[in-house]
Amino acid sequence: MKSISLIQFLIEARRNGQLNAELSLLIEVVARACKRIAVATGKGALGDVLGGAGTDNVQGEHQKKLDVISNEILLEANAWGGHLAACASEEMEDPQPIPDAYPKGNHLLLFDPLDGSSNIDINVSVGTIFSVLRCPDDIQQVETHHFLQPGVEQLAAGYVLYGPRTLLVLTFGHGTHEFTLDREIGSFILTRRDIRIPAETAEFAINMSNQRHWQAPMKRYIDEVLEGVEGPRGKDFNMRWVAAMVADVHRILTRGGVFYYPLDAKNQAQGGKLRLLYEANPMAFLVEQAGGAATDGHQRIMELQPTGLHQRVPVFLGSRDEIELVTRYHQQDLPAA
Ligand code: FDP
Repeated sequence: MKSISLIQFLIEARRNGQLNAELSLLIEVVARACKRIAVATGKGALGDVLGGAGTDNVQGEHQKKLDVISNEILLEANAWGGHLAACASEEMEDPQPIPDAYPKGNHLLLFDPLDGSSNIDINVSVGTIFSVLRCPDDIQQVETHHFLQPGVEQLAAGYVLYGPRTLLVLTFGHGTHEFTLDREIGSFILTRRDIRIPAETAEFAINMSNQRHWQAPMKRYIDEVLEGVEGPRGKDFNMRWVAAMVADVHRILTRGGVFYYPLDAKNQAQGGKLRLLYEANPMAFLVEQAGGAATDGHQRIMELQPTGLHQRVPVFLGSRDEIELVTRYHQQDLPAA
């Protein structure tokens, strides 16, 4: 079988009018930066990159050395490319404008440089998540509010999963596609075109240790699922929880399933656990483009109007039938927050 590299794939998409040159180059720059992150994560103790950085990020979470390194790699790679007006990251309180020394483009890039970072030290999969928005025209200086666009405005989104294989999963609104890094030649090669998520599933992902903190609709849904073949659902379910969203979503894009991070008594004050702009929205875009669904329990994630750069939301995504059911339970129980 003739292999298709990421660059060839993007050139073909440009010829088909699916994306423009600037966006295609931006995706290439992000992919190249992620190859460097893959090298850093792969070195582990040999590269002195494990353990804490001794700092906290804007959300008050302890940063790992690799969180900081990955953030710097992405910022540096994107600064000079000429495709961006500004970047925003989980690791930085405010957006970072492109330095005056470099040409500026008309895109905004948001990223979680290393998602699931509690997995780093135990050598389990982690990932980078990114989302691309258009920068409004005639902006002298990019400010936070320019990033506060609903997910339906995303031009592209994707993640890179650093696991046994390094994978890039990408959408620019024409399906969701997977590329595997060929480490010997250093290129991402197309390995799945037009991924589809089955509408039905019997596999769910949730942190069950939070069960006693959940709201009534979540408790009801999981109680019914756990009753298995004897319960109202009439079938046995299986559970998986990698605790790195990228890996859990990748499983769903491979064999179906659902991922839930609901509102609970612990995260209610913050509005949820996962970040809307650089976790929930890009994942929702990828999942919807593969035929799945993504809601906050009440409405489509990609239609939420963001109110803050680091805003958190409840997340329900994956196989469509299951997401419709769990969303219905929430809609019947309570008005949207
Ligand atoms: P992490 O805090 O380790 O970066 O982004 C948040 C996230 O990981 C997700 O990747 C993951 O799905 C979730 O949090 C894990 O949550 P728990 O600690 O509750 O398992």
